[in-house]
Amino acid sequence: LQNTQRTDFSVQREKAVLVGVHLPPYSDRGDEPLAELASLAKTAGAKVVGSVVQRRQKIDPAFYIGKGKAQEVRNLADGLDADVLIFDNDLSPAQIRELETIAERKILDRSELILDIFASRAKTHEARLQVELAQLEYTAPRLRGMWTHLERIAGAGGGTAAGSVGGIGTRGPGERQIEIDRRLVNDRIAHLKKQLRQIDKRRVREVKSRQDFFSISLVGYTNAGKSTLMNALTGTDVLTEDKLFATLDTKTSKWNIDKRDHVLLSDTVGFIQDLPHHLVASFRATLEETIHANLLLHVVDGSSPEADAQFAAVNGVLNELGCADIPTIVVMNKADAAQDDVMMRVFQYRQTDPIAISAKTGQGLEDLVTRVQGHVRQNRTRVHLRLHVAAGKALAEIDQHAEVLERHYDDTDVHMTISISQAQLSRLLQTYPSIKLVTTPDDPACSLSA
Ligand SMILES: Nc1nc2c(ncn2[C@@H]2O[C@H](COP(=O)(O)OP(=O)(O)OP(=O)(O)O)[C@@H](O)[C@H]2O)c(=O)[nH]1
Ligand SMILES: [Mg+2]
Repeated sequence: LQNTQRTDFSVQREKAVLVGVHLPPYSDRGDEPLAELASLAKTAGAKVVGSVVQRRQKIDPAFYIGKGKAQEVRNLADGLDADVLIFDNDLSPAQIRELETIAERKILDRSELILDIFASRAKTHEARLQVELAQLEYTAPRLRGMWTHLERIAGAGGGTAAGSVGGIGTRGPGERQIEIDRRLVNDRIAHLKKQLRQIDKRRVREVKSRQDFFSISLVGYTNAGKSTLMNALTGTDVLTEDKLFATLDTKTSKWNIDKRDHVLLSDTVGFIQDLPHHLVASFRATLEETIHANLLLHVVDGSSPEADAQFAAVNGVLNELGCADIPTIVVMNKADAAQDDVMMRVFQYRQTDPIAISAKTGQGLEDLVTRVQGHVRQNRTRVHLRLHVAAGKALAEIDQHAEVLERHYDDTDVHMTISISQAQLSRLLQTYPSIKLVTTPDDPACSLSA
């Protein structure tokens, strides 16, 4: 099932004409209003041969663009020998049907294009399941349109293209086929959801077992440089590419934040303007780390004139995921490529307290680390401990992993107040039963020395 669908919606090597509609207020979307769509189309493997932008007061309910414009686009596509029209917006199933009838070629909307990219890039079993689920959920209501499309192709093969285009009725084998497809699709959706639920259970256990560590997630617009920053900070080797959606799976690494302790840093899938809702829903589980992070590093491509809009789009998705309240450091990346500091000033003006870095050259990384350390320290707990003066090994470990704020001795014991991460504290208490916890983090006595 999946295969036939993906062949049908895939835009591999096809020639594409891009179509966009501008509605009021006509904000300036740069010199190339369809630049991002073009980039998406290229990522999906299509060759962009032309583009059309129409200004309208409101969208046309039947054709999205006006009927006359649709005919014009068709003529352009004929002239350019294009295979597919890609719309910069989401189309309703009915609009797709109408447009297909006029254009007599494949119509894709923005969500389908993004889903197609995710489908071709998903590598792990889980990412594949998630993408397929999102595709089916988005596609199922559009099945009818797809069927007419398939039948037309079949008709064209038989040499009666014109006849078959107009000849599709509301009843007959076509309609029955749709019913069968729908049932198959619904079965498949149920099956995928079940499989994903099982994977999810496993993950919840994994995430829980890591909860003791301070966890940080890299979030941001696609291509902002999250993976490059992950590599620069942790010395891992995550794939980075000048392509949209290079990363689809969350990858978590240890990051030695200072000599005492490490945190967990996660690299995640990039977001984009109008990310299909079904996709966000499907990737919710993969983004579990992000949802439960103690701190977010929101990576912005500071060299992009669209940085501000991209920042807003990412915040929109974070809101949808319920992450709006997680402490966040705004990281303006690609400082080496920024023409001037206009973007920095925009972000300063918005009081996001941005920090300029270049993941590529390393510029600003020290400042970033210092800023992160500040958050990590805030998150450490202060406790009062007591242990025997002769417990050399335990004492050495405390010195290594905790900040000792106060220390005094009596005849047999060392007493100390330390600041330490919850993870290290749990570990030390488990490894060395000789360490006695005099006050717990919840004990008001702890905050006396704060
Ligand atoms: N000039 C410059 N380029 C950078 C910098 N950081 C990343 N890049 C480039 O930007 C492109 C995207 O980088 P990635 O790290 O793959 O971006 P990402 O945010 O992980 O992207 P996705 O995983 O696709 O969402 C690559 O070509 C990087 O080499 C930087 O500081 N300066
Ligand atoms: Mg990446």
